[in-house]
Amino acid sequence: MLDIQAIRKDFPILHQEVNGQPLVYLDNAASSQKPVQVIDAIADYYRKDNANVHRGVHRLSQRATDAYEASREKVRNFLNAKSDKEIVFVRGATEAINLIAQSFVRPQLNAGDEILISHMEHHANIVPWQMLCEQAGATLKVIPMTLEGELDLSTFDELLTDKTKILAVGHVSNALGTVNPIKEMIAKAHVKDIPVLIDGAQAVPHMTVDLQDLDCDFYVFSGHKMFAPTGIGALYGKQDLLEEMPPWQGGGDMILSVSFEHTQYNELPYKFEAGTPHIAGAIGLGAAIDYMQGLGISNLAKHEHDLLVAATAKISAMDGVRIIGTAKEKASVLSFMIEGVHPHDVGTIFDQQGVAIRTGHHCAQPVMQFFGIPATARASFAFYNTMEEVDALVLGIKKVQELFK
Ligand code: C6P
Repeated sequence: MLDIQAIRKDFPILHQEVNGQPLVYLDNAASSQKPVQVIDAIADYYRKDNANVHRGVHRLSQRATDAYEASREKVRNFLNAKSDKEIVFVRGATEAINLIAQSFVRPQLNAGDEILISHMEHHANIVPWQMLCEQAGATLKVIPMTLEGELDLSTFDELLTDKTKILAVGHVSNALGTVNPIKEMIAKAHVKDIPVLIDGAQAVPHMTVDLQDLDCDFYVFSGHKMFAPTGIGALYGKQDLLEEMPPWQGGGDMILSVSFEHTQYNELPYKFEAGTPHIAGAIGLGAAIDYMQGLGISNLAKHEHDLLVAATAKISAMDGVRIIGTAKEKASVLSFMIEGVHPHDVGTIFDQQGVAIRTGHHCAQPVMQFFGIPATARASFAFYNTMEEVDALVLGIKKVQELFK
């Protein structure tokens, strides 16, 4: 059992009032809050060790390099990847997907080829593929979804064709909370030798991810949604695939030797880390992993599941509220509509009560188009949320309904 009140003490930002009310932070899918352990790790680095990595023989540079590389090992362990060489630090999920689009898929994409995504992807897992298809004359294919917000896999086998160059699909939908059956999807794609990228941005904060078990070819995530700083994330890629790929960006640190005639690229993973990286961010990410593992990821998942189940039961029982996304397997996210009220008004009234939720299309406009709605209000839970905060969510909805009666 987690001691949530003790855990909350680690998150200084949670202890404030907003509009005269105690802050209830339910916008964790957009960005999560950071524990003192992460904040201190970053501050300590800047106070004691700040220097560039992989460059200096001096002590500070060695310490910075050791801390940066120790974080890479933490990410490897966190995802159960085979080797540190398979972990590339990037700015976040968006950058990682663009890297794979340009460096892995683009060189092998021809006119008439296909890229397969799903209807519930975040724009970060749509637009880079669309751009690529335009560049190469390829076609973007889309796995449909059901009214519950689950992937409709009845035509999945036919959508995987000998022209499919990659399957790119979200582990957990940010707009609906659906946990997709990615292990089965990966296995099916692999039967046809189709590589698979999984967008894990909304999964890693909420569940154990075992990449050797999943066997996907690429997995991407952002640190800021898992209690680490913004501007840092990771790309996992199977070593043999990364070895074959050309670098995405050129510059310092990604080379072994440079002359005007020829450049020899660095080994993995540095080949993909051109320029000075976000060293403090990587160290913060390592601290966030330590923090989550210290509490036990299955414990965090269980508590969040309890919050989601309780919130879903209470909100389902209310008149005039519709939950968008009722998949059997969900994590963290509860999207809803209040009859007769635009979600933006819902968000504003919630804010007046100190409750932070996100309203809008959540960078998943095709999901909104599917449901014929402009936007939703979205509450998203982290392990530091409480049952009292679920009640604040319910009260917020009642308040909106009263005001708009
Ligand atoms: N979703 C949300 O409020 P970046 O911006 O690179 O850190 O993450 C992009 C991204 C990719 N995939 C999924 C499934 C996501 O949810 C996100 C970010 C935030 O839902 C901000 S739009």
